[in-house]
Amino acid sequence: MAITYELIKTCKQTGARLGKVHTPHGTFETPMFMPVGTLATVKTMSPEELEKMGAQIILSNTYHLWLRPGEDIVEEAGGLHKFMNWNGSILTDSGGFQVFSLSDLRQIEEEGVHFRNHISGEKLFLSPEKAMRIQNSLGADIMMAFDECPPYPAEYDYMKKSVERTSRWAERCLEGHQRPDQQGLFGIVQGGEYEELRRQSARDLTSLDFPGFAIGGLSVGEPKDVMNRVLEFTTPLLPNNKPRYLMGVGSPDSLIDGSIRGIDMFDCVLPTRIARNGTCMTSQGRLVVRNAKFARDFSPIDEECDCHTCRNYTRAYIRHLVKANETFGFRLTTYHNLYFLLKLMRQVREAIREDRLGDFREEFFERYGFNKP
Ligand code: PRF
Ligand code: ZN
Repeated sequence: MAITYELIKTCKQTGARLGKVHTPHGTFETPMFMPVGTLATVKTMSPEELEKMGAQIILSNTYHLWLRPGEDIVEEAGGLHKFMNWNGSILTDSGGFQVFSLSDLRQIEEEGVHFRNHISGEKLFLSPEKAMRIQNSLGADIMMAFDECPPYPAEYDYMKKSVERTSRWAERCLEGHQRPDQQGLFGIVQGGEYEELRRQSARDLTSLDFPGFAIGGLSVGEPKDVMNRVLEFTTPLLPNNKPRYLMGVGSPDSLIDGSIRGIDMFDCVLPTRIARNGTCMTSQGRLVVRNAKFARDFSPIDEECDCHTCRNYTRAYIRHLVKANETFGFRLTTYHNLYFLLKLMRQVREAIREDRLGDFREEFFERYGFNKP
């Protein structure tokens, strides 16, 4: 087994899990946030910087690397770790979600999905077998099953057909996976907001031999309380001795609320994407550093942050760089935002260890401004 999960303890106040996931490229602590490096780079950050800020696992994308440079080139380089010079753990998403969110003219069949390349317009086809071949060539520690992520809201009848197809695709993924000793394959539970379908999906997937499970189909436009409710009835359906990954979720409040509901892993483009348009996450909420009121503000982005950006640079300077479209400005905001979320997860783990994640949540929400009307 390429991937194993070690449960250290559960928080007495909330039920959140403190654990470790062991991979062929080392161990990462959970709950953990995974920075997104879609094209084999976490935009603007070097692997040395990622390591320095405390990243232990990053995510990359099958769909994008298949289109460019092509998985054959990554394989020839010796795999994704060697290609990009990142020695920590890597997870690749299967391409399922990206096909549904990025491509034009998609047509879903039992065999797979026909669609057009979002860059060139070229006709392409992706199937469970093909997603596995590509991910085997990329060589990430954790690969994801090829699933369908229906939009929100979706009709019950459509969702049921989709869940059943995703289960059949999951079996085909397991059969197509060529390197189970070197790479772990996670199944993805779908079913939208429907409890019965989440149950069916979880039952189908947990009957198969996956070393971990993801919850997909959330953070697709549904209200936060819908996501929390779905998590409340879905995580208990997953085995205790395997990691649980909530896909595409990365706002600070959702990382805490997901951890409280038994999630171990998260990923999202949010911190890196908003950084590139000059928005920073801070202990007092979001700060739009482009704002005119920071022109002469010589304090750091976040007084309480001890990251490289906050220890060395001011709001006024970063505002100037970002407004002038200077790359260095985006590097500084990206570093800070990722550091902020990785530190938040360290604090979450510490709070679980001390059975006080509920108290931590209250304090954090109060300061971040979530409790304000
Ligand atoms: N499936 C896959 N990747 C994903 C999702 C999903 O449902 C989501 C949903 N938020 C993000 N990324 N394969
Ligand atoms: Zn900082």
